[in-house]
Amino acid sequence: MIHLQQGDITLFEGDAIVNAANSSLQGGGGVDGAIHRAGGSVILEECAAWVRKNGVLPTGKAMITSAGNLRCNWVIHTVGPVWNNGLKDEDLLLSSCYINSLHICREKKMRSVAFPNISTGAYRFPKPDAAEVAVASVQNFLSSGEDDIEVTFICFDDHNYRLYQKLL
Ligand code: AR6
Repeated sequence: MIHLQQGDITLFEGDAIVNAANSSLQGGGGVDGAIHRAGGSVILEECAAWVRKNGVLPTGKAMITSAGNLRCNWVIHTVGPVWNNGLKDEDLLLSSCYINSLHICREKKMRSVAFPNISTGAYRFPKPDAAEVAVASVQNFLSSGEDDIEVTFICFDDHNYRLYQKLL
């Protein structure tokens, strides 16, 4: 089951939201900044503890923290690829962000998760290509498993929203 919404992912009420983080997990701008502002310091503290133990989070991987003051229970942090003219396996790495986040949902037996449009802001991934990768990755994951996970794509900007409307 895949849903589409336009708006602010920090308002999502469900099991988890996904954060388009960077490898340091120290927060930043865009959706990352919005999530940390709304969720409070506990998220940053858990991220820092995780990095002290495991090192930085590589591009395409995902980890999970609690969600502080947010309306969901968990935040899954993943690191999208920086767009480099398609020369650095960006499609594959972006797909891994969605797949690895969904693996965490499966492990935790979650029923609902919301994704932002990873890499399409500061990391400059072309929005049409990113939307195709996102939708195909989620569809493949859901159709290849027995999970009961509802996925919501939450688009912030009009362009992404129109692209997802077409694809879905
Ligand atoms: N809810 C949903 N989507 C949002 C929100 C929001 N509140 N705010 C922005 N977006 P970006 P990236 C959309 O730049 O490209 C950070 O500084 C936005 O319209 O947040 O993966 C990190 O720390 C865009 O479509 O993430 C990293 O350093 C999408 O979120 C770096 O930016 C992603 O834009 C990651 O860059």
